[in-house]
Amino acid sequence: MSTSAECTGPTVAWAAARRKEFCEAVAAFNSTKPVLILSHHDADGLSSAAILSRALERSGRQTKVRLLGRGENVWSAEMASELRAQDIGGLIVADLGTRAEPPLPGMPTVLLDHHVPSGMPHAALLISGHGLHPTPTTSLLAWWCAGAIAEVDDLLWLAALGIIGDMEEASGFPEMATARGRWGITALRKAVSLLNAPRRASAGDAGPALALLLKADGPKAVLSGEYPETALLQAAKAEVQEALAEGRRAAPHIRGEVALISLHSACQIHPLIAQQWKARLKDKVVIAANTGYRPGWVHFAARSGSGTDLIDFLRHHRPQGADSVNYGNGHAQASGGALQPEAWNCFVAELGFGADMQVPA
Ligand SMILES: [Mn+2]
Repeated sequence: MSTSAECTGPTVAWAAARRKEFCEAVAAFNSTKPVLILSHHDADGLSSAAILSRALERSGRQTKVRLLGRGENVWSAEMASELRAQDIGGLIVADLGTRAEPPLPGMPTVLLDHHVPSGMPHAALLISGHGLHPTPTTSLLAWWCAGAIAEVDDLLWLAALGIIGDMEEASGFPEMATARGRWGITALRKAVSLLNAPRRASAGDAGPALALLLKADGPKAVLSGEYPETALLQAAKAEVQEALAEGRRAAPHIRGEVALISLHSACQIHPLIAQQWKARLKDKVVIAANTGYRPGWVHFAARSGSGTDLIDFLRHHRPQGADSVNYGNGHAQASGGALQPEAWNCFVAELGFGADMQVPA
């Protein structure tokens, strides 16, 4: 296959224009200092970070990757002070959402994302897949862009991991078909499952998953055990499987169009449980809430099989005390958030649930 990114129809011209913008933006970074890549800790974010880091290093740049984990947000005060302390030449923010304000004012910044934007940046380059159909994942955007600065043909499997992880596998991207043919769908899917395990486990450290993606030459190398990180990922997966088995026993409580499932686990099982119930409760907004994930917070995942726009739904039911950073972001059919107990109790009371769904303040 050719070295250029493959796409079809109007996407060809769109991707070519984004590649050019990306190339120009990176050229404006201070090349004497490392590029900092901030990325989400799921399979799409991890693979995006690996593609960007490996391509930038091939082009002669130094890079650093900072994964954002549980309860962390690019636009928080904590992250602002962490970013100010960095000696970097440019910033790339991948798969972490889109807002108007720059995370580090004055720093040349590129945002790669495919979530519903909550603002449009003026001072940063935004490369967003939102609004395209099918919607490219951040990993695919990263691979398209990375092709402008280095040879990345051998890294296409990383883009496929993000496509599978964000459930765009059947969306018809020709890159997915190419990756399936070259690396095998079973190995790719198994790698995604393993890479998503550490961020879901109680320790929540996706560092070993990233380390693997920065050095492996394909999904088989991720799975084989030739690198020590694979055993850590397998242990994380076993812990999550056990927590999931427990979580699957929780019955949904239903009020009107909402099905609520209460969980108490240190593992990030709420999105998986919500996803599972979505398939069974097709006419409901499914909300899986987890009081054990982070002390002092109720984390919840919302999924809808009925076509309800969850961003609208959550905006409409926004309780007092919900902040825009932690509540109601993501995708129309996959959203969620985190609320402190008082705000959570208002939220579920307003949805019609009784005292049994309240949590101690
Ligand atoms: Mn993503």
